[in-house]
Amino acid sequence: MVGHAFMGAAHSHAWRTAGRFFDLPRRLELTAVCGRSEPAVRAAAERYGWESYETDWRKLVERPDIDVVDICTPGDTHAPIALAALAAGKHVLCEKPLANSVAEAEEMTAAAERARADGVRSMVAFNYRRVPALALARELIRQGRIGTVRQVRASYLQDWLVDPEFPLAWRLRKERAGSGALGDLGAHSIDAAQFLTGQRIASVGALLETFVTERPLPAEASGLSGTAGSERGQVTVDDAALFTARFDGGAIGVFEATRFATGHKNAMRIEVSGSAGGLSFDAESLNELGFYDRAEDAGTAGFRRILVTESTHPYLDAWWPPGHLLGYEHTFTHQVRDFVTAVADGADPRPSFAEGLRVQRVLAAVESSAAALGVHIPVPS
Ligand code: SOE
Repeated sequence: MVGHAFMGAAHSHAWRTAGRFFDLPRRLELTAVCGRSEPAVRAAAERYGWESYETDWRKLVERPDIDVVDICTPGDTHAPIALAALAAGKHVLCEKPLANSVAEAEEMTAAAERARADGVRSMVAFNYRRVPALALARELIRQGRIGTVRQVRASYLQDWLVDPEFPLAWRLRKERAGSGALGDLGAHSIDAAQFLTGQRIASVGALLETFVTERPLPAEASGLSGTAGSERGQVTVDDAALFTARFDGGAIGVFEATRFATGHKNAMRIEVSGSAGGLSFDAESLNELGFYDRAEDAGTAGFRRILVTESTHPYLDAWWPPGHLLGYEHTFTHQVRDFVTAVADGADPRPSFAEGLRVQRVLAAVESSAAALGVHIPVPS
C-alpha cells in the first residue's frame, strides 16, 4: 500500500479484516506500506500491522514478494504509481478519483487494458458502491421495483472548510488534488448515480465556486485537520460544485458537492425517482434505505425505512445479527473482498479504470461547463 493517512488507515483496516469475516479465495498478507517520511511510515507499519515499509514507491512496486499495489496517495501520484505497478505485473487498487486529468486517466486505462491481457487486474476505489444499502438499491432498481428511472438527486455535503483559517491542505491545491469538492466528493456521487441507474451521464451544465480564495499554509502536512502556519497561499480548487446532468437512458439529475454545507459532516445523499417508486439514501444513516412503492394503497403509502442489516442483504451474511449496525470502515472491507475475489477468479473487478475514466470525463465536462457559465457540454463517450 502506498500512502498511510486517512485512506491508508481505512484500507489497512480492510486488508486486515476482510479475510477474517469473508471466506476469501486467497490468504492476505500485509507485506509492505510506503510513505516518504521514514519515521511516519515506520509508525504506520507498526500501528496498522504491515510487515515492512519502504520510503520510495518505485522500490515497492518492483518487490517480487508483492502481488497487489493499493494506491492511497493524493491524486497527483496515482498515474505514475499505477503505470509502474501495472508494468511490473501487479494488480492495482487505486483511490478515487482515478487521476487528476482525463489525459492521465486515459493513459492509466490503456495500461490497465494492456496488463489485463497478462491476467493483471485493476479497480478504482469508489467505496460507496459497497455500502449494503446502496448495493441493495441497485438490486431493487435492476429488478424494476421503481420502474423507469427518471430523476436522480445527489448531494455530498461536508463543512470542514467553513472556517476561513482552516489551512491550505493538499486537497485545496489543484496540482495535487486535480479539483476540489468536485473531484473529492462529486466523483463519488457521479459513480453512485451511474452505478445505481445503469445509465451514463451524457452531458452536464455546471457552476463552481471558491468562497475562500486564500488560506494559511499548513504548519505540517494536513488532511481533514491540521494547524495553520503564519504564511498564506492561494486556494486553487472549487469549494462547491453544482451541476445538472442528462443521462443516456433518458433520466436527468441534479448534483451538489460542497465542503461548505454548514452542519453536515459526511452527508453523501442520493435519491432516485422512478415511474413505479423511489429510493433514498443518506450516508449519515448508513444502514438505512428509504423505499417508496407506488403500488401500495395511497392512503398508507409513503417512504418506508428498510433497515439494511438482514443476512439476505448484500455483504451482510458475513457480519452481525439483524439490527447490529455496520459503519464506514465496512465499505472498504467489502471493497477488498470484491477485489480479491475477482482477481482470484480471473474476473474483472469493478469499477474498472475505464469506469474511473468515465467519471473523470464527467468531472472535466463539469469544469468546462462552469468555465462556459453553465453551458451544457456533451461528454465524449
Ligand atoms: C474528504 O473529503 C473525504 O475523505 C473524501 O476524500 C473521501 O473520499 C470520502 O469518503 C470522505 O471524505
